[in-house]
Amino acid sequence: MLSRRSLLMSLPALGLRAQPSPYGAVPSKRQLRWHELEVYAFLHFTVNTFTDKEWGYGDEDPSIFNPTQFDAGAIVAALKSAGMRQVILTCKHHDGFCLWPTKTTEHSIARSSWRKGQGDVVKELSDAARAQGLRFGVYLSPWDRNSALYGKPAYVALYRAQLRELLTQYGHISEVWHDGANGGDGYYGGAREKRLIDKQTYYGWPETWDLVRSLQPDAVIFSDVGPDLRWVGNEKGYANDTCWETYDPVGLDGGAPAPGSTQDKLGQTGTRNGSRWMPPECDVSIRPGWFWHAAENSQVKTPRQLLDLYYRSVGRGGALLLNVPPDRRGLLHEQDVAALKGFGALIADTFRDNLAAHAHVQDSVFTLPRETTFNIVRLREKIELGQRVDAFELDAWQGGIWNTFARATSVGACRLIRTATPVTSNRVRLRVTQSAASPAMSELALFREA
Ligand code: FUL
Repeated sequence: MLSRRSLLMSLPALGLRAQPSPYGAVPSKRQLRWHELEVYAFLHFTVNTFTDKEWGYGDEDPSIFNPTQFDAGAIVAALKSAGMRQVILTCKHHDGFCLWPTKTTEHSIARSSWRKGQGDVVKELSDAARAQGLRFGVYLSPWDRNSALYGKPAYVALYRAQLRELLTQYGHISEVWHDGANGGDGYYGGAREKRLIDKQTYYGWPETWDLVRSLQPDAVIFSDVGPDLRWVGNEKGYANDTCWETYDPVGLDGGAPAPGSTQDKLGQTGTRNGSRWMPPECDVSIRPGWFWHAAENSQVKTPRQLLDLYYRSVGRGGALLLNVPPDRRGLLHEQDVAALKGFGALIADTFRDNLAAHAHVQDSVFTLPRETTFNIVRLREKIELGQRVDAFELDAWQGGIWNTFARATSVGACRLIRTATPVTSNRVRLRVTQSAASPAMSELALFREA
């Protein structure tokens, strides 16, 4: 979606004379690959699609899962039209219904009416994603309102067995998503009661993450506390204007953090000079709910609203995880498909031509071949060397003087500045006004929004 041609800009041109040593926490290889994805999809699909609920209780009859025209290829093609590079499927949501024929429970697609119990949504979607060049990730809800074992140690073994199936039977998995919503009332094999777990200790997260690493070493792991990606602390799809790639989560009570027990707001900002590189993933649904509801067909976000979220997520150093829920046919609704396509076109048209591509660059001053009008500036740090810049300003040469047209803080993997009104100039200058180490920028690009 975004051309990386401009990354070739020489570092000395941006004021960097020798390769400096890394500063602070730096991204791992798998995180660097993840940073390139920028926009990808969530698919929320389960029995809830057929019961019109957001959280199934766990007592749903598996036979109600029966999409009439399920077409994984069509779903992936629609996501691809939005420029998405990965798709994450809710293989099991809180209701416990498994979208693949698991050996770990009978509460699965094998007991559904769909394809007489012979179907496998995980297989069809992972195959379709790969066939169209998208990566595939799995969401497996830790909270399981169907399982009689939930709350006991045996459930943790079952959760890991489910993870093992997903991570060994469906090829390359690029992301594993552990939800923070945990514990409460549910069916639990007929007990119909409230079960609370100790968020710190119950799941034994470090052991589960080790399992993921051993089975899919390239996969990034998401949770409220990482280890690779952090929750941004809201479900509205945006990071804070100042947003650091590093993060040290803090527990709700100010003590040790755990999935489901962190101070959400801190995820929005991250931690300057935090001990770990843990960039924010900004999740949001294209509709009010995470699952498809007929009543929400008229409330699909517009391409311009999605573009706005792009600036506030990708443009603040994170990624946009946009949920697009399949409907009862097993297709994306026409309204959603149109919004995806429109969003993809806006991004492609806006970022196709870097207006600074042919600039003459000297000491952070970009001399453009001619007077140019732009309203977007994209900056990137060379993040392999850590997050170094604390604040910067951008100036345009106008009427014989330098006019400052933007002031901002964090950069990281990507910072998008959208000016209130278009700027016209033939010279643009970047001034880093505060940095923890010598700045190491890898890009300054100019665009005009479509
Ligand atoms: C939350 C869940 O409770 C929602 O149903 C949804 O899956 C969202 C992405 O995460 O914690």
